[in-house]
Amino acid sequence: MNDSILASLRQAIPALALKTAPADLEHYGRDWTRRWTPAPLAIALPDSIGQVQALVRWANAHGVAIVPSGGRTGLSGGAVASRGELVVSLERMNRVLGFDAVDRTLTVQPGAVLQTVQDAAREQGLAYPVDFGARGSCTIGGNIATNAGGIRVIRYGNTRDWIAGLKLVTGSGELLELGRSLVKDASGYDLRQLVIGAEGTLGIVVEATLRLADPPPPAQTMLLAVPSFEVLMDVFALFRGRLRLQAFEFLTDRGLEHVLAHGGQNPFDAVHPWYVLTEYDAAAEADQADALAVFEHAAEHGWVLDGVIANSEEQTSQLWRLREGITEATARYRPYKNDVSVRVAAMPAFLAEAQALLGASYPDFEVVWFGHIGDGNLHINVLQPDGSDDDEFLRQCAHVTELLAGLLQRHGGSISAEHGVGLLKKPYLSSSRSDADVVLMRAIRQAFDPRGIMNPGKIFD
Ligand code: 2HG
Ligand code: ZN
Repeated sequence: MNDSILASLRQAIPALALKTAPADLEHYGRDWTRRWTPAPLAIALPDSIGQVQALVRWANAHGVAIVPSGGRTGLSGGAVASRGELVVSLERMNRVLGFDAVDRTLTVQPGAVLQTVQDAAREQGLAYPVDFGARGSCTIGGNIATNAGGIRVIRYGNTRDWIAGLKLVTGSGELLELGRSLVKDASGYDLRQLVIGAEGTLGIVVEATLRLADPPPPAQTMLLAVPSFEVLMDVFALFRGRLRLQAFEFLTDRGLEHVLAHGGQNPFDAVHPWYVLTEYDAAAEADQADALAVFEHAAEHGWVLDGVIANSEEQTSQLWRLREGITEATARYRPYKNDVSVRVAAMPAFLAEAQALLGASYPDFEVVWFGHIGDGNLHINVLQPDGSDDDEFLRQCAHVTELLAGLLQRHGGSISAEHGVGLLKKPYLSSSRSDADVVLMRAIRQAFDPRGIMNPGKIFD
């Protein structure tokens, strides 16, 4: 059966590269979740928009489901292919196509790696400011699919703020040119924004034009030790009020311990329960003096116990490693991931209740908290104890996530801040979106993808 389908695909698009070796099916069929067993039909690696269109048309004709695939660094199962789908990897379409100095835009193929894009922008004396730990392997196409956020959202917003235009091959194989880099365009619905965050359910992004920013001003990086989570938001309010922040992240002793066990370096002698990692503009000596004054103010209030300011590029990366290294350092425990958000103003109340809920619900599991506290986004990772049963662990996590979803609903938050819904958070979508929302989302999906072949089973059934 599979053989005859693949023979038909080969016949329809003879030049299309295909991979079917078991190791490839495994590699391309999963993402960083490592929870679903990969079982794709095959991997298609188109090298042009024409090939993408041809293969989407072929998939329509044969009722074959497609999973668009970027760097597969996703954490919600959005790029998992476990049900005989055809994975469409955009890795061959990975070039930077052009720079427009007047519009200050960079046009790239979807398989371009985020870091390559950032470097290309820097070469032009500008910046692509969306940034996060997976920069070395995630791709722009995947970033668009999840409206990726990251560590500079507090200053620069999410991916959707930087997409000037994109080309999309819809689920029925039509090529749409959306946004067209116009700064002003009041000619009806902005379909580009629908595609951003759609997790590949509306079509395949085959080209993107990115807006670029002025390069960020020189910054200073400070790590603070904080005595309790209750004062985290006070520290944030103080720092935000007095400094121009580029990032404001937090982590706990648990995350730190894992990173230290993986080669990170602790700048403090003691272990503290909470940490803030912040970066702020510090072009002039006066800015640095301001930052010191702010730190002293916080210390006088008992809001910080200790602090260190990076004094070299190397120390800056060492401090960032303490925060960005958590995902990798805990990966071997295949954590159950929560990626939630509330309004920043709702954060103190939510944080207190979430702490109490998780403390009571997971007495036996190690829970690692960290995230982008400056923009209201928390990552709550539940580590699976060594030797424990997969199903039992997931059953318990599902139960607690149900409770967490209820809590988020009460606080007006979201069950997915920046990782997407994918397969992992699909059961909890109704905690963040109304029934009427979901009805409209289904109708939009139907309009873009009448046969339902684009990443079916992700976000909703
Ligand atoms: C981060 O902020 C990423 O480091 C990954 O969004 C979060 O591993 C996670 O849960
Ligand atoms: Zn994050």
